[in-house]
Amino acid sequence: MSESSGKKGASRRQFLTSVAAVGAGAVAAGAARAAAPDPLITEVQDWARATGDGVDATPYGLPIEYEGDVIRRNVEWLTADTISSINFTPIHALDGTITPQGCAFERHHSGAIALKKEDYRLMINGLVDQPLVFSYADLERFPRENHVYFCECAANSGMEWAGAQLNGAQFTHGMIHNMEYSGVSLRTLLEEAGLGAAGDLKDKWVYVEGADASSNGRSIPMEKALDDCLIAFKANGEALRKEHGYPVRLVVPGWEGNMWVKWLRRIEVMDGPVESREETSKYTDTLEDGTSRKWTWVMDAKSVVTSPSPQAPITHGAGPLVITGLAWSGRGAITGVDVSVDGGKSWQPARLAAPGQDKALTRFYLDITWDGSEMLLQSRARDASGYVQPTKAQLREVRGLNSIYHNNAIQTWWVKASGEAENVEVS
Ligand SMILES: Nc1nc2c(c(=O)[nH]1)N[C@H]1C(S)=C(S)[C@@H](COP(=O)(O)O)O[C@H]1N2
Ligand SMILES: [Mo]
Repeated sequence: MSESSGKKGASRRQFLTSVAAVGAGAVAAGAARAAAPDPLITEVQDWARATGDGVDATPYGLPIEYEGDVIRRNVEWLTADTISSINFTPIHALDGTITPQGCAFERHHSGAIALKKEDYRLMINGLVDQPLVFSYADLERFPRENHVYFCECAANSGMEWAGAQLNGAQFTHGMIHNMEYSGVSLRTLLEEAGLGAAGDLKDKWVYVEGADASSNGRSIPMEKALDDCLIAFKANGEALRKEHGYPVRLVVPGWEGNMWVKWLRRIEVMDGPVESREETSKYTDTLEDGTSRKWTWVMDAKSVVTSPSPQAPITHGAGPLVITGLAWSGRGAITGVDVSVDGGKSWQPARLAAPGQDKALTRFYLDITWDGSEMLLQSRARDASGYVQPTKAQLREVRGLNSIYHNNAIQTWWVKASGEAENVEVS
């Protein structure tokens, strides 16, 4: 046996011993369970007495009913109605990195529209050699790409600027989803229309808008449009859901969710930005002196512990504890995540489950032996550009208290001895 596998054996034995110790510690329940036979083991159960459902019982499956609380949720007081509104991904209950479409957050300015593939048209006009209109079937004939990217609304964590407010990772950090997109690169379609007429591309922009009543128009610099933007028609292998822009949405990797135009209907090549509502009165960051920063497109590095967290308390008492969470950056891959159990006084490096995910969610784990005492849990992400996620105090020094968008500060959960957790602020 090699030295390293020998060590492994020792730590495995340690783990089992500690589990046994915890079992003995949980006096009454543990003892009762040991004394009486467990009917779940000794008796034939209902599910083994008869046959189960046939293969076609659910032609398109939903999660089993016992997982019925793992759903998107909104915060009623945030918006006047659910038409121009937002809900949140249940990130506290998910693992891995891919967000199932069925529980991926939705943000609509004028509701989710039903648009058939047959009725779908995508126009490219403006400073192009040949204005073009594509049907859905046309789009499917261009070379396709697959990429996993996160989409984060710039307002994610926006309610936390002035202090800890919403009690759960779903609500503080759930305006995010991470999917595998299949589609055609925006560059391919722009080149199909021809960019000769645009002349020098350096100062050119594309204006993108959706087919819904809000149209949600945004200006994108040509450099980004030609870099990694995708005209996507599949997510996680299947058609986009209605609420995510069926049949076609724009994917703008690493940049704020508002630019990911759903039900994409038009792309205009222009010699300047439009300065639309969505990029002037909204999606700018108001600073302490009342002036606003615009063109804050990139989503800076950010992370959050998803479990334990207020909606995912520790229920097993002291002993082995898996601390886990998500980290992401619009500037590239996450290179490291540190976790603190003492409110940022000391940090330990977490394990990245699959490092190197560019502009996509990265899952991190820190496996500890919890002594049962309270913790101030934090996570701090670092990205490939060297940028380190700031504390709330550091962010407020630069941004003041008037902002809504682009809050990427370190989050703190106060985990009590009972295992319950609460949203708090330590800096
Ligand atoms: N056409 C259109 N595109 C849109 C929106 C919209 O209301 N209409 N909302 C935007 C905003 S603000 C965000 S954060 C993302 C949300 O995408 P999702 O609903 O798939 O989560 O879509 C963006 N694209
Ligand atoms: Mo958004």
